[in-house]
Amino acid sequence: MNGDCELAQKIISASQKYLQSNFMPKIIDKQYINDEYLEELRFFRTCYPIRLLVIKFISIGMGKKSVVAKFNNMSGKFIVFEGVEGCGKTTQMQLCSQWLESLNISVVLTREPGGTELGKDLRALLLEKSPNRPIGEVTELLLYAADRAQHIEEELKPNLATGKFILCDRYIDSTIAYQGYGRGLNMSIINQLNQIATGGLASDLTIWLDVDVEVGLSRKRGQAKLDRIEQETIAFHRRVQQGYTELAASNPSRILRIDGSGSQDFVQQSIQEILQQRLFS
Ligand code: ATM
Repeated sequence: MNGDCELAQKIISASQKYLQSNFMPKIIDKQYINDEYLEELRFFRTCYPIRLLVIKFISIGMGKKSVVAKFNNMSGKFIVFEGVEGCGKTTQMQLCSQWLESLNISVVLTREPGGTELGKDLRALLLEKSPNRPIGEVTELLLYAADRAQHIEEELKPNLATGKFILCDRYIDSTIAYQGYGRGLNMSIINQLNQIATGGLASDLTIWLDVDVEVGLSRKRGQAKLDRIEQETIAFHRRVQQGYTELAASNPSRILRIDGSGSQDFVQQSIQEILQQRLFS
């Protein structure tokens, strides 16, 4: 680990200690912020938004602007969140965005389908179930590809070019999992379409929030009305899950599995640790 990472780790530990023991006066008083003191602090994992504010505060307060500056100088990153229904992507993306923004990183939250104005119309077509308007399987595949092509040109490429961090709810692996494994469409056609739609743009990192299909669906059923794909059979959703399992196994450096069944804070902490290891070190 290089110096900045060690320092960041120490700062995290220090802020964790603060949250547990309300040590604000000590932390404000710089004389207490020395390596020995920081090394001793090994507590942890609650109230992460406050903790992150404290991280920033201490970083600047110590005159160690390099930690924040390091994040600021990074080029754009494309991070995708994947998983079956009810895996917690939306919540975790929001929390992750707050965390990154607390580090002075500009974040764009977006999704597929529906990340552009055209995409919102496509999303409605794809997800609103109407008995008078059936959607064929190949048509469905093409609509997802159309949404993606527009999303990349209008949203992803321009934001990456200006150094933003993009957190995207679903991308090409959803098509492989849902249309490939779920519907059983031809994988080679799916791969070709993904290539056409993306022009080869791949995520820097894809986080797969892995939850049991039944658990995820029961979370969804407790919420609003189910959409057209959520209403698919349990067997369909199990095939989708199998798709994610196989994708993660065959792309270990791009797709990282996180157990999504833990508490919100624990899952978020795991995401932050992975991002720190993979993108900031
Ligand atoms: P969200 O509900 O996670 O926003 O996703 C929209 C739906 O679109 C989701 N299923 N449901 N409900 C998965 C589905 N989907 C595909 O089937 N193929 C794709 O390529 C994408 C991006 C999403």
